[in-house]
Amino acid sequence: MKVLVVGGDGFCGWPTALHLSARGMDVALVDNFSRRRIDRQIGSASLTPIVSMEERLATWQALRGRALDFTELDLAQDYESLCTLLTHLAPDAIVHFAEQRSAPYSMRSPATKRYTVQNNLAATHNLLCALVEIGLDAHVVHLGTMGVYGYGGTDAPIPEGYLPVRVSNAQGQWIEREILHPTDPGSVYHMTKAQDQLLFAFYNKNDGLRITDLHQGIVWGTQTAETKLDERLVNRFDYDGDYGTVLNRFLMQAAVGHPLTVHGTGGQTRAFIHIQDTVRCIELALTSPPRSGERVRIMNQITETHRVRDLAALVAQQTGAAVRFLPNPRREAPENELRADGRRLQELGLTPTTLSAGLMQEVHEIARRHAARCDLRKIPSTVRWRQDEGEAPAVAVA
Ligand code: NAD
Ligand code: USQ
Repeated sequence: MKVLVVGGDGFCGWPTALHLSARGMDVALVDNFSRRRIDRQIGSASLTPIVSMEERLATWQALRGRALDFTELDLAQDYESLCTLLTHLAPDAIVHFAEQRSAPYSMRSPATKRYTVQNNLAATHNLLCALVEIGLDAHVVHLGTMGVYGYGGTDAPIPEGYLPVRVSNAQGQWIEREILHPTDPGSVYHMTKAQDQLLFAFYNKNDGLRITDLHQGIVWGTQTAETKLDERLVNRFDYDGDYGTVLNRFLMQAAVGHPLTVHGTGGQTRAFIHIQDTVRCIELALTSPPRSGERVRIMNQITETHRVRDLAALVAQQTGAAVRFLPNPRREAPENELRADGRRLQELGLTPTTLSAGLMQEVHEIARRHAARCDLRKIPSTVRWRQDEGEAPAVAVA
């Protein structure tokens, strides 16, 4: 199978490209390096030292004898080049990771809100529009987010994308229907993912595009079987207040002797998945594509749910780190339940990797090895969700 991975330089995209190549697929990558540029803009960097794309590709070729084709291209801006590339490559499938994915970054300023909307919606729309224009029947696998459903706090289970409802017609008869689950995004970033769903529904209905939308939970961990093979293949590890996600941040904070930064009461419940399972899920989605004419296939890419304060307690217990409860910079429910269905990927063959002391220790060890690269000033999450609430108070550094 020939697969194009767009956003292939990122945290999920790079290990996915390697995993698919290791499975014998013919893999090409696209990226515009915006994530590396944003690092420079916000004065941060991956905790693990990531090498240039040229060196990444050369290392993989030397180790495994498999070439990965790479094109630098902005999906949101370079529409003509995208059409040319797709015509030339004619991939069987496209894995779409190429969006601005940080909720705090998307809420930083009017400029970052506008950038996130313009980038994410134009990237997704350009891809769909290009497939129709050149007449390519490639299966699109998109990385969506559990955040499209919102964290409303009810304990009604979240289905995989579609909600069965009953509506009454003019004669007062009840009719069974299935609709896209209502969206309730909690940031401008999550809002773009909710909008993506409509783009997919439209292009699927109108043009028959075959699309899988994977509503993924928070990814944790950093290494996969392939990125471990050589230091130059290492995956990125975000720890800063904008891009670092909660469990990786806690493990890294423990490694550098910083108190764990729990927002509010830590009663937020979220879904999680390890990066090794992310790459496996993409493979499973690719190898069982929707049939021609099938509606958009939506699967929840999650393996477990946890409350933030429970994760902090677990990391503290394993590492001896202190836990600090901070005013929550975000506007989100302080406490919520989360029950979500994630059976479809397991039915396709996923064996979930759940939180284990060993795996958490591995992330903690990586963070300890690279602790000297950590800029403690970048740890606090300072972006406030509302402008009238001003800057969040700085977190005292231990
Ligand atoms: P990332 O920022 O590390 O990777 C995204 C990559 O896409 C970057 O390399 C960036 O340079 C590239 N990119 C962005 N806009 C582009 C454009 N217009 N043209 C070309 N390339 C572009 O993010 P990630 O953590 O790898 O996330 C990948 C996808 O998975 C995102 O869409 C995100 O919403 C989704 N997701 C991530 C997580 C998580 O916890 N990391 C969880 C759920 C869903
Ligand atoms: N949190 C803390 N302390 C921290 C960091 C975060 O308590 O130091 C809390 C946040 O307030 C939030 C929760 O932990 O309640 C999750 O925050 P996060 O930064 O780990 O994750 P989030 O902003 O939701 O975004 C991440 C990815 C995004 C993806 C999403 C999946 O960056 O791309 O879509 O996870 S989900 O959360 O399921 O929507």
